[in-house]
Amino acid sequence: MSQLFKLEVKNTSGSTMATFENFSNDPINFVKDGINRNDPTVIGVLVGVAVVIFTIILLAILRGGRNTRRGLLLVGLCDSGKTLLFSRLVYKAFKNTHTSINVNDGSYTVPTEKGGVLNILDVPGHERIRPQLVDKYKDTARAIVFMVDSLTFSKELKDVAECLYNLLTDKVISSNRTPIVVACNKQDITMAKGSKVIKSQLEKEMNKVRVSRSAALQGQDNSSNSVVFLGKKNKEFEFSDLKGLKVEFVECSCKGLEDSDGDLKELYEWIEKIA
Ligand SMILES: Nc1nc2c(ncn2[C@@H]2O[C@H](COP(=O)(O)OP(=O)(O)O)[C@@H](O)[C@H]2O)c(=O)[nH]1
Ligand SMILES: [Mg+2]
Repeated sequence: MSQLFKLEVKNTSGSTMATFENFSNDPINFVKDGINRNDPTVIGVLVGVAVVIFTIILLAILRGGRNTRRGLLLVGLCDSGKTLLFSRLVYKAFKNTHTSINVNDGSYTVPTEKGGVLNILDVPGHERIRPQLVDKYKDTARAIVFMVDSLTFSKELKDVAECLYNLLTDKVISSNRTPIVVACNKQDITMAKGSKVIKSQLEKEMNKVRVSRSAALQGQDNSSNSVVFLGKKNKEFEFSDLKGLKVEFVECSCKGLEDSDGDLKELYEWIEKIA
């Protein structure tokens, strides 16, 4: 019966090189012997095992990198509601006495088992300081909340699109595959634009930004290699075309009518997902 399961591998001269029986009797000596004899089967299996172990270690390191990133960056133009969201998350309050010159830094405990603590970083929206501050914190970001004032959106469309474009084409953000949510804030106000409209208008505007940036780059040597191309070439820009980066849209209000609680449900759900 055991003969049935006997695995024999013969080399070109026909001699038996490895048998399953030998292996099961004394695996260590079997392997040593195989190495001494330069047995291709034994060496092949050893290389295979080494590759599997190496891959597992590499995956563990990559995942570990993501797990050590605990920052949740709040980015967006001035007055979009970043600091109010910061207060809601960190202090569960509406106090908005924080500076808009430095980054406000506080903790938020995600109320799920695997959630843990996120480091909330409210990055001031002023054009002159925002890029350096994003550069400083982007590598610690587990995710980014991109705040949009849905009431003034149409008027600020160009600036909003450029700000988001800069985030999406950033080398560190795209290689870390940092998840981004566009939070369409101030939904408590009747005239506010909904997330579907905001998404489609942003896609059109980002397309224009992409054309003008590409044209500007063509005049410079070597620079095109250092910039991530957004979306698919020869096709109008769409968020769904982004490689690796996941951009989602939610609607929210950091406060409601007469300073009531507002509605952060969709945003909280997204935070629980990325935490
Ligand atoms: N109605 C309404 N007002 C909001 C909302 N979120 C923020 N605001 C107000 O918008 C203004 C700017 O908010 P702030 O948090 O300072 O914006 P930041 O400049 O992005 O930090 C403040 O007067 C807030 O009270 C919201 O969801 N609804
Ligand atoms: Mg602020």
